[in-house]
Amino acid sequence: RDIERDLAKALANDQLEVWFQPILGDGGRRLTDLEALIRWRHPRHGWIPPTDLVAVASLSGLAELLFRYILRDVCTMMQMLRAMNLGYLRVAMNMSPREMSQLPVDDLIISRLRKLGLPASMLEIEITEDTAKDIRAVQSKLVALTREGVRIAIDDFGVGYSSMSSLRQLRVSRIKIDRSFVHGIAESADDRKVVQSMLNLGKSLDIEVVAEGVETETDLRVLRRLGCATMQGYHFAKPMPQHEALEWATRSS
Ligand code: G
Ligand code: G
Ligand code: MN
Ligand code: NA
Repeated sequence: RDIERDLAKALANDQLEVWFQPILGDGGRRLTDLEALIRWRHPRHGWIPPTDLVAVASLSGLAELLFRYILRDVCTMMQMLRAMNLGYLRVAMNMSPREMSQLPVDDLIISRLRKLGLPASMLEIEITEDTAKDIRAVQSKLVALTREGVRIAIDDFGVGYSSMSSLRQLRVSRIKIDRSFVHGIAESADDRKVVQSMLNLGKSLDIEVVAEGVETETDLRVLRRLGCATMQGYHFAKPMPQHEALEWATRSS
């Protein structure tokens, strides 16, 4: 279909962009990571939601091409950060369950990092609970990646299903609380309890917990009071094109 052909063209002509959103530690006071987020502005349909983009790519046999494209930009960002003495920052990359199960993501990532001489510990991959649910299908890839030193985060935590044992088995570095829980944190005692229990879970399993979707000063204050150290959201910064994200990182480091 049209959109598939346009995506193939956009990939070939470098028309997709990878943007980056800051993640902050120390109760939102210190930049620690930049999350890579794909952006495609279609000439007629406008901005295409990343999940649609990833779905179109896999339907049209472009999944690996798209993955390589994003990985290339992620690695370029890591190189630039290192060149600017910001090599202690990490870059996070999202991965759909389908990409995880269908593509040789472990080989693609490990060979690229080695070729460029980039430290694996500078990269974090964000998988969803759905991926973690059926770990047998992807376990060998995740083991290969963690053995190399790549970190794993569970994204959108709390909206899907993943077992406690998968969190341990996968040696997850982080869980990212889905923003639907963070959104109501000021008004809803229930949401606060859910967030608190995820923070407790993280503490007992020694897994860092990230609150996503921090949009207001109030969200920030409540999260700090609950003991949440790591945060991300529009309150700090929206996703930005690469050069803006680099400027942001320089200013705040
Ligand atoms: O960036 P935005 O809020 O529009 O992202 C919407 C969804 O698309 C999120 O769930 C995000 O994880 C996903 N997404 C964004 N960029 C990528 C990417 O590069 N690869 C994959 N697989 N998913 C992405
Ligand atoms: O599923 P995932 O967590 O990867 O989704 C990331 C997306 O969430 C980003 O692409 C970004 O557009 C969006 N996002 C990031 N921070 C906020 C926020 O504070 N509020 C809202 N509504 N969306 C956010
Ligand atoms: Mn994410
Ligand atoms: Na998320």
